[in-house]
Amino acid sequence: MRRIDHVGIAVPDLDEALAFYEKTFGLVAEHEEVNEEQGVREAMLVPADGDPGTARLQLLAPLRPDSAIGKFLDRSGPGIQQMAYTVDDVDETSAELRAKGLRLLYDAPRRGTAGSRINFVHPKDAGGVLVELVEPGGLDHSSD
Ligand code: CMX
Repeated sequence: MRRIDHVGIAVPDLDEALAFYEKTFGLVAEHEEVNEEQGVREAMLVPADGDPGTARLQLLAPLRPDSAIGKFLDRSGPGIQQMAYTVDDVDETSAELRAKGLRLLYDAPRRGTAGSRINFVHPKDAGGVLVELVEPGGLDHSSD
């Protein structure tokens, strides 16, 4: 693991949440996108005057009720949904964790934020925390 990449928070309405985080904590969106496969509209937030390599806050709003975020909101309400770590090679880290007996959700990495490659550790195998592994993609600027 390189560092904490981001903490993901499930929200019912992305625009309302963006306004709340900017007004309340001075966090601003450096990136927004829709990921159809994951069923989310999402934004990555940073402190307006924060350190360049700071961990991000990710806001995740559901595109559909039967998406991972839709189900999470239904069951738990808004709140922290995942903890994500930056890794150099998501295939390698996934293999290492599988060898330690943890369940990875995908057989092969899928597309995450900003062209990243991602996989997840099942929350039941990680102390009740959904862990995302993020291998940054070409569109990522978090280490600039
Ligand atoms: N954090 C902690 N625990 C969680 C959880 C979460 N985010 N989501 C579910 N759980 C718990 C459930 O409460 C349930 O616990 P109990 O059995 O004690 O009730 C247990 O995990 C298993 O639940 P499940 O019914 O088997 O599975 P779900 O249908 O709730 O799906 C999960 C859970 C993790 C497999 C699903 O959310 C998933 O596939 N997540 C990965 C994809 C994702 O989160 N995409 C959105 C973000 C996209 C991005 O980051 O780019």
